[in-house]
Amino acid sequence: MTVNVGWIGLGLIGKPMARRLVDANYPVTLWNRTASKAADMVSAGARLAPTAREAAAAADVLFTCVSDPPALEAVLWGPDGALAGLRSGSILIDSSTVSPGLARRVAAACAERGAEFLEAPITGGTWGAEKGELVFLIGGEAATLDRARPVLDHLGKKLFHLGPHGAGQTIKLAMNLLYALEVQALAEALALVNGAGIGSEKLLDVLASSMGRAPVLDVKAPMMTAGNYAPSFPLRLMHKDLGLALDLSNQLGVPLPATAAARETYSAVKGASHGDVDYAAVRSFWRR
Ligand code: NA7
Repeated sequence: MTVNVGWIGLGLIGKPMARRLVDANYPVTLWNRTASKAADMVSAGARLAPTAREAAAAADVLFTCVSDPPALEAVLWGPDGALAGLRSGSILIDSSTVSPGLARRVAAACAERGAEFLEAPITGGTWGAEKGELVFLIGGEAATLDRARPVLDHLGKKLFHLGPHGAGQTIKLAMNLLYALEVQALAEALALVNGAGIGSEKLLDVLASSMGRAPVLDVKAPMMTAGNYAPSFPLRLMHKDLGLALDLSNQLGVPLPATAAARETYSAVKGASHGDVDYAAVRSFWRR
């Protein structure tokens, strides 16, 4: 049976994900706020819908992958938003990183329309999106995941079913705060070493043979030493995720002192940055 896919959000991650489904010959109907970003996808065989509502109306499985909670609210509940077009029996899969509370609100709105919902934030970056090697952190019903699995298998190498709605976003926020702190910790360690007149490569050589080594640092350390911050995962999105983690910590009464401090560093770099930079640019806090 043909599965009609709807896709909303052609950002750094969303676009290569949608492209994989077009290339796998799924009928894909797209909508993006900036329609011009869909031109190459249309050339590759996708159909461009005039509104999010119409993209949803064409879909058995509708994906959303947008920047942040206000963007998700706009594409779902805004004028000609997707929820108004969502078909009974269809599945909405949201791969944006948003709050667990918003994920639960979207689940309730889908249920009112007789549709099912999975939150499915991702890790793996643009590279993982292009290769179909993303890791999905899923919250929702197991039966919905079973229905969606054939499509998700084109996009990811691993699907973690983590619990009910909210669980996937909670784990995603916990993971991203860990990445943000690791990358900031490396930036601080490099600042100390450089401040003592020692080259960065000395610390990185030792790190490579130590327990301090981490895959995220293997990726970000070369960016930091070269000062090349072309965004793979933009700092503005990491800053958003640290804010979401702190909001959740306030709701739960769980203190996150290191995260709160790191958010100040990320805020300072975000404020001083020109254009979109990767979160490895947190290093520039010590280089101004
Ligand atoms: P990007 O590159 O920031 O892409 C953002 C997408 O979200 C892009 O399609 C935007 O449309 C869309 N967007 C942003 N704000 C809005 C509003 N207000 N209304 C409608 N559409 C909007 O993000 P990534 O693809 O790297 O990441 C997506 C998610 O995965 C994000 O939550 C990450 O944290 C993880 P535009 O093209 O700008 O018109």
